[in-house]
Amino acid sequence: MIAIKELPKEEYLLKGNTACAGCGAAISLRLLFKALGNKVILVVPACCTSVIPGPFPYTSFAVPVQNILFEATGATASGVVAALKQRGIKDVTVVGWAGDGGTFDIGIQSLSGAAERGTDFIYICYDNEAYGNTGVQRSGATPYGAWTTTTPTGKKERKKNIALIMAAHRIPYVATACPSYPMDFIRKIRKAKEIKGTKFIHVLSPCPTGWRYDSSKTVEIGRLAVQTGIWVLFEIENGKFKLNPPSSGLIDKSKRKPVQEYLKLQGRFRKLSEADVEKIQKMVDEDWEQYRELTQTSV
Ligand SMILES: Cc1ncc(C[n+]2csc(CCOP(=O)(O)OP(=O)(O)O)c2C)c(N)n1
Ligand SMILES: [Mg+2]
Repeated sequence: MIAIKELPKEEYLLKGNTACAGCGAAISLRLLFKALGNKVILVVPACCTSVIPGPFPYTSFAVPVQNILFEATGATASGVVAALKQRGIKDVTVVGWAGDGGTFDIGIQSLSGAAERGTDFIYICYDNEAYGNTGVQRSGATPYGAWTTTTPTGKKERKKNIALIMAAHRIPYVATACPSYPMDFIRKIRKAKEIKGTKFIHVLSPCPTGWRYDSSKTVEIGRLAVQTGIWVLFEIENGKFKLNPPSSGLIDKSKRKPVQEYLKLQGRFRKLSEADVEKIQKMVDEDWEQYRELTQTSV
């Protein structure tokens, strides 16, 4: 167990950054640096995080960052890993830090290639369930029923399970996290750092701007995502699936809050009918059936 008071005091996402108030990605970045310190090279494709540092020549990141093409995180990170190896540098962790659009959609080919080659890096997908930076368009991570500017009547398709797609690459470590559970988040990043090969962490990153809720509610929304079972905290280590607390206590449906408690706080779900809410509840319950089975088998 890591105690909060043992975490480093240093901040490497500095004041004056241009993240929206209540940005889940900014909280997640702060936690990333609490976990790893500044011996990190971030590889960031086009996304909100490439805007958060502010305009050149200023930056709010006190670590080296490579801002790269939308589709190229896996490929660029592979290059950085190779360059560090060539130079004999062993104490720097390469972190690909990409949005859901840059991961689920356009970046999946270079990520898949890097994973298949076993590139030694941590890939973190911070998932705000839309193309936030360009004005909230749908992505492959937008959930069923959610409003975006390109799904004005609610998205009709379901979200991909990207963590299981990555687990199918047989990489040594896959995990999910959420900044509302900071110590679980930090533990997973630190564990990933110690494992050789490709590590993939999928982070739910609540977004007040795109999800249409008050910016003071980010942590609460993340907690409700977990407590309702819409977001599930788990790890897959060498193919072995394990639920983490508090998700590990939610296999029994009666322990989970109704999904409506999560949905009703967000303007993006405002137009859902009762039938839609029921449909979403059913989808979540079906997903849990799969997670229950996974706890008994291996991926
Ligand atoms: C090839 C290409 N197409 C489109 C764009 C425009 N673009 C920049 S960021 C972005 C959306 C990023 O969405 P996501 O990866 O989810 O990150 P977020 O902005 O939500 O943090 C798009 C479409 C681009 N930079 N390059
Ligand atoms: Mg996004």
